[in-house]
Amino acid sequence: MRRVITYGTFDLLHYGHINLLKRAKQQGDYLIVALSTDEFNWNSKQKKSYFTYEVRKEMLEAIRYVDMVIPEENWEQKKTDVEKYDIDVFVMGNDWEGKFDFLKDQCEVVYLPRTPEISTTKIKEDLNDKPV
Ligand code: C2G
Repeated sequence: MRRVITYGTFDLLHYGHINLLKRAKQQGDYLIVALSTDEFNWNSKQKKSYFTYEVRKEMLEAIRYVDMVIPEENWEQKKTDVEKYDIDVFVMGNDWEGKFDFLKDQCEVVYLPRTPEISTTKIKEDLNDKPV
């Protein structure tokens, strides 16, 4: 069984995220999503997610491509995660191109093209601009 892992905040879940998860799953047979905790988002990514970790986890677990959701609590856990979960393929969107090549001695590293035109930031901006 080829085991795949990917990481992210997945807040205000949108079709760009789903498209990434779908293609990540196509890289193997079992997809683990390491979901950024609220603390990690705030302390290390300067992001305040709209939905809590628990809600974001529940939404991801409802997606057919996702087999397991684990917490992402820090930047450093990837090497141990790949080991601990016996990962064959590490997948990220290509906005992270090259950033995780240090994992190549442990597993395949795949950067997938981002889905253009959609982002949580864009959703928030568009909603703010919309006339009520
Ligand atoms: N993504 C995408 N297309 C978009 C938006 C996002 O393919 N239009 C991908 C990103 O490239 C990423 C995943 O969806 O692979 C999750 O995106 P975010 O939740 O924004 O993740 P990020 O904040 O980049 O956190 O340790 C890694 C970090 O946790 C990644």
